[in-house]
Amino acid sequence: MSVAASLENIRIRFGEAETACLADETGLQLNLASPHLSGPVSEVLFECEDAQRVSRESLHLLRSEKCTVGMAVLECGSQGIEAAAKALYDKVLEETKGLNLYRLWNFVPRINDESQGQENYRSFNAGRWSSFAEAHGEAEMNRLLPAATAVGLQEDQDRLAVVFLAGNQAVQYCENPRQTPAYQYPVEFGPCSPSFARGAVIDVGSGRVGYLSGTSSICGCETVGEGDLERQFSETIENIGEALKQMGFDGWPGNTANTATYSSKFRIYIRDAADFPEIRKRFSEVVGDEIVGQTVFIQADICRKPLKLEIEGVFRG
Ligand code: 3EB
Repeated sequence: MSVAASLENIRIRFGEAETACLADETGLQLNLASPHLSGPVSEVLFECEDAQRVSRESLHLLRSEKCTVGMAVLECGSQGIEAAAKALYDKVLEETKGLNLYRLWNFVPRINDESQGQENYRSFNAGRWSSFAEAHGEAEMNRLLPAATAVGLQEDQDRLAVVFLAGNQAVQYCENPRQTPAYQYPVEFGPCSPSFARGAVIDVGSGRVGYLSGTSSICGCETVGEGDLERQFSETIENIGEALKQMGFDGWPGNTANTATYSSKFRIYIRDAADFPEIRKRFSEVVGDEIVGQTVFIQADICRKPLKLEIEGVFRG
């Protein structure tokens, strides 16, 4: 008699009253206090067969032979965001030692506000950077950085939320020739550069999964189209087209010259909810109605103040 393998998953749910981790018999869920604008409210990020659920203080994990995925929500309190990020990443890197980090999502409290004389995003970057540097050494860390997104969280209480995916599958990290690698941004964008790759492609045996990092209107290292939504949108689309090429997923999915032989799922973060109708309309012109209907639109602050939107995606082929 065969026993059905249990399948657990890790999910993210937007538009909740409060940011918090939840665990049940089906897996782990991160509730986020980020306003949901359109598309599925809840999204499965990863599925694990025969996983064990492990909780260590703020960290909640699903662990199997093949993967370690998890999440944490940390109240920053008086320790501040840099220390909170360092502590959280130290735990994540400890738990995923010997595995490849595929993808991270970071939700940073009041990301563009200043605390203790520094923008919260810069403080977050400093903590994240120190953790990677300590774990891998400054010389090695850049080639081990995962795909990532970092956007803001707006709550009464400062909470830093992180979700991570790691495992033993081979991974290829990708950069975008249109953009300076974020880990090489000059010091004017912050004393510690943002530690992430533009994309990560995982070999999953049956095919490939591509994780596109949060992508915005940045060329080289400069913000493009300040105050100009149309320009920012088209620059972001250009960046994604090039990143997809680098990741080996050729051609924009769903458009008229559709050459895509892979599936796509997008999430779009919008700073000002009033821009949602325009962004949705333009995005549907790029990917078509079907993909746009499955796209998750979230209202969130983006890591540079002038940026109006950021787009990420997952591709399977
Ligand atoms: C950028 O390209 C835009 O700090 O983890 C995108 C994706 C951005 C991830 C991060 C930041 C991050 O620099 C911002």
